[in-house]
Amino acid sequence: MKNRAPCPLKINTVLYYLKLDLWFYYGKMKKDWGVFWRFRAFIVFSLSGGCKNMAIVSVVMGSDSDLPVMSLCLNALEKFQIPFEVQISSAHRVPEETAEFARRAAGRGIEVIVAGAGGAAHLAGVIAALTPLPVIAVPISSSPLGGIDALYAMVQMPRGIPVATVAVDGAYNAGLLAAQICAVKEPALRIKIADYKNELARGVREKNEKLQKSGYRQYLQYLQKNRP
Ligand code: RP5
Repeated sequence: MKNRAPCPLKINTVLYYLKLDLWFYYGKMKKDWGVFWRFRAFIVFSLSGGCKNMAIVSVVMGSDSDLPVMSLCLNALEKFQIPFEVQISSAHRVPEETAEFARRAAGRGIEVIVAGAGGAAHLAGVIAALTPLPVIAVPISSSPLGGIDALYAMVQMPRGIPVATVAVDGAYNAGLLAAQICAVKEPALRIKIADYKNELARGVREKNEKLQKSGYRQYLQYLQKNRP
């Protein structure tokens, strides 16, 4: 993983401006060379890593009360060194800002959006309606219904507007899924994710070996002693 988002400054745009400034400065004005060289420096900066560490995953949540759960998503993204941004927005309380965020996300270089909300959770669905980017939904167990309301709201999307809904409070998996989506075009990140899954498998085999050796009673005692 280069740990770097694709620059939103598209090559066609750059070429267009280069043509324009050549025409403008060489052909017509021949005036302000300071502006000319500053413009050139901006282009070089943009093309040579000016966009380094720009977020490629945007994590949004309906309220700050969702942060303890959603921080698990951020942990997963950090584990794989995925540049991310994190925001609070609400489909109900700030609908205009939420719509604006969704419309602009792709143009800012975001590749995946993770949206967590509880209760009548419309955040992920509204964002998905307004962006071509993949949206992962995290139902949060913040309401008296324990997250089943958010789960249904997020998973039962109408045809044409999909969101990928993880388990109730499954924010870590949402982060992993976002990483896996980013890995489609990043072979180095794919290797890291494969290593992580091998590590999980190794852990299960070790536990099973221990269980076979010690028997279930001793293993149970070990678990009770080492319970976090
Ligand atoms: C939802 O309502 C949020 O996503 C949160 O899970 C829940 C409660 O929000 P607060 O009242 O804590 O702001 O919109």
